[in-house]
Amino acid sequence: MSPFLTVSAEVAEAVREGLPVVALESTIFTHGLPRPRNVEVAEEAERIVRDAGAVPATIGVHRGRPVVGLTMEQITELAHDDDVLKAGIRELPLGAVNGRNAGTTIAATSQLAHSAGISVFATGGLGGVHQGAETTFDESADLVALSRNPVVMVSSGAKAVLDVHATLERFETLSVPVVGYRTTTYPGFYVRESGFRIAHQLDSPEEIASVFAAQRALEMTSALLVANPVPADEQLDPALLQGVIEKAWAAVEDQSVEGQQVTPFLLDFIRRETGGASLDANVALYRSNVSLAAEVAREISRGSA
Ligand code: PSU
Ligand code: MN
Repeated sequence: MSPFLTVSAEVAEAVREGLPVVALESTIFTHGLPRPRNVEVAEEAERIVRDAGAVPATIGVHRGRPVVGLTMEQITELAHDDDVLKAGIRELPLGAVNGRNAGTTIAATSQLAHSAGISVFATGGLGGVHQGAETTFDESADLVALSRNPVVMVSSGAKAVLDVHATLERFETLSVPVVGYRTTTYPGFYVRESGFRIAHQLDSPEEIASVFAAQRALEMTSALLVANPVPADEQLDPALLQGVIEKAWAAVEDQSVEGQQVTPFLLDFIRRETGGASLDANVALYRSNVSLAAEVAREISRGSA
């Protein structure tokens, strides 16, 4: 075992045996969701994966060391740590000297998942191009990471606060395939529709597994982005959302929020403005993504058996 990366015995064995494994990120519970809901959601995500007959691999940095397959105890420690860091890929090596806990972003999680041999990853919403990026240059490191780590990435689209059109253009530039799950409208994270169309629709875990197998055979390095809209009865009121997002960006400007703080600030602002409704939608879409990811992992495992 490397002193710089721990893979839990359960995950290592499942990967070796070709069993279905689903990677889960930790920034969603260290920075994306408030306490105590954060631990509950992290625990529930693991349970959904297990109930579907797959092995969960929650990924994060525990006391300086990247871990693939955090224990529930480690997850709880990260979720309650007031000084927890947010680790993208470039922060991962710093744990070797700072010994701190950190939630790993989609970028860092996809990289660690791929290193550990995991090919399916579920999250809520992707990072992407921020509003005003033409002057701030603020684009999530998720974009480039998703062009380099071949995993099936199930999400409900890019986070609603982003410039979704620019984000989709970047995915094209980076040759990252984007498919809708039973839809040709790119989802809008908290809501079913972002208003942007995507060219390709897949309708089953089998089809997703086939496209991913083709991608691997063609030696493509990118992820396969599966865009799964939030369940209809659990979406946030679309009429409400636009105004709230505008207010949220105005607050970023007013309070000079910068860098890694921007995304958590926006999500928390929207949660408060919607009286918690955005949080319910976020949890609902995450559950649905975890569940689809587990089905895809089983399909990939069946195909490789
Ligand atoms: N999706 C959620 N909640 C989150 C995030 C995604 O539902 O908190 C996190 C992911 O970890 C993603 C990160 O990688 O936000 C993007 O942050 P930034 O825009 O600073 O790259
Ligand atoms: Mn950023």
